[in-house]
Amino acid sequence: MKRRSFLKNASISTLSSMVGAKVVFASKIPGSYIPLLTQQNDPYELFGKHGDMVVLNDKPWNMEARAHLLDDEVTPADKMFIRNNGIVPDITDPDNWKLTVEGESVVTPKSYSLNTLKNQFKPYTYQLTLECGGNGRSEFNPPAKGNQWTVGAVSCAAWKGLRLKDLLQDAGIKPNAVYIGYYGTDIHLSGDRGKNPISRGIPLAKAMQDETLIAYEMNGQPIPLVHGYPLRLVAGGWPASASGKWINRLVVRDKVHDGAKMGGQSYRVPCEPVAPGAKVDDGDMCIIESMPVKSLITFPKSGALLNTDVLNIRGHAWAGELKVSKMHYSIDFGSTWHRCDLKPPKNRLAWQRWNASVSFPEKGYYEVWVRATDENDQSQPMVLPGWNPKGYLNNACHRIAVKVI
Ligand SMILES: Nc1nc2c(c(=O)[nH]1)N[C@H]1C(S)=C(S)[C@@H](COP(=O)(O)O)O[C@H]1N2
Ligand SMILES: [Mo]
Repeated sequence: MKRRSFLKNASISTLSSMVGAKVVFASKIPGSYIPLLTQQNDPYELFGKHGDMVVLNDKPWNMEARAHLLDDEVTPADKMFIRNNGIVPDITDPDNWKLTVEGESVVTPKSYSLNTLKNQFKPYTYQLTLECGGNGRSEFNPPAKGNQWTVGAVSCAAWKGLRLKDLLQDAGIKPNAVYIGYYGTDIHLSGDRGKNPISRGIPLAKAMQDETLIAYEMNGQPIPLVHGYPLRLVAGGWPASASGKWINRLVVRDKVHDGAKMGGQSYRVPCEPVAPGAKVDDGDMCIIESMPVKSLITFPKSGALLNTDVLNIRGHAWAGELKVSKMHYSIDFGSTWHRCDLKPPKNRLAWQRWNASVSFPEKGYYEVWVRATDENDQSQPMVLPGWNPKGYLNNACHRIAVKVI
């Protein structure tokens, strides 16, 4: 709702029904004033999120799941983390939404209506893991600024749309094309319409993968507003910042895209390991591409009291572009590890279900740690991996506490 026009758009009777009572001095409301009760500042209601989700920031809105909320095979909308760099846009006229493909490496710039994208290109549906590059940031020391994500900035929903490669083929790209950049309609926190909160992208090779989608549906529904309605780029297995929400423009570039948050310290890590707290020059930072191997215990919830000495545990594991090949758990603080049962992914770039039956030798306090290994034999570290200035890529083993009583 635009501030200027609150009472132009909402009549006094609409206002009364919004606040659920007669607004006694409605005629005295100044033109620029938004009545408090209509500001809808409850993020749970505003975005339809589960009550156990955690708000990390309200300007912009950022919310994360907790591990036990991510137990579903396919992440439902109400348990999906929210990461915004700017202000969620108002989408008032989706029927006239256009996606323009332009840039120096496109043959002829071309605009597509939503209708054309939905009806003139073959649709594909894939379950795709999207993890924020900063997931796990809260554990780094010295600490890194930014949302203090714990473990819940990851999701694996089913996305439906056309393949980016089909769109690029239709638009026609020049042989010198190397990168695709996105622009969305969200608003910079300063309110300056000339600035983009974020404009990142992916190299051409990632853009040409079968699973890289221009999505218009999530879990069989139009994409929820906060997750990118009506159109979103989805590049599974890469930091989710590559998956632009509310996109209305793609640029085909002859060099690495240089939009907002592509350079400097954003979504980049030191190309070579550095000591914790080190100052790293921008020139020594590399763009994060495929995300590292990682896993979560989604059942039971940490802190569970068990009146049984055998417990079935389960969760998900993922490894960016790679498959997870092995999954282990430990109940003795990482001294010995035991195999878990691991399922194949629903499709490439989807997380994988794992489960195990754990026997506890006696009553008492335990921690269950889990460790995934990818097909290149890289395992999760038991403790924090390489420190980096912005606290990206923490893929340390997930741990839960349980008591057998
Ligand atoms: N237009 C736009 N796209 C965006 C963002 C944003 O702020 N604006 N945030 C990015 C980041 S950093 C992440 S982690 C994911 C979060 O997606 P989600 O909110 O749907 O979970 O969206 C990405 N795409
Ligand atoms: Mo992110």
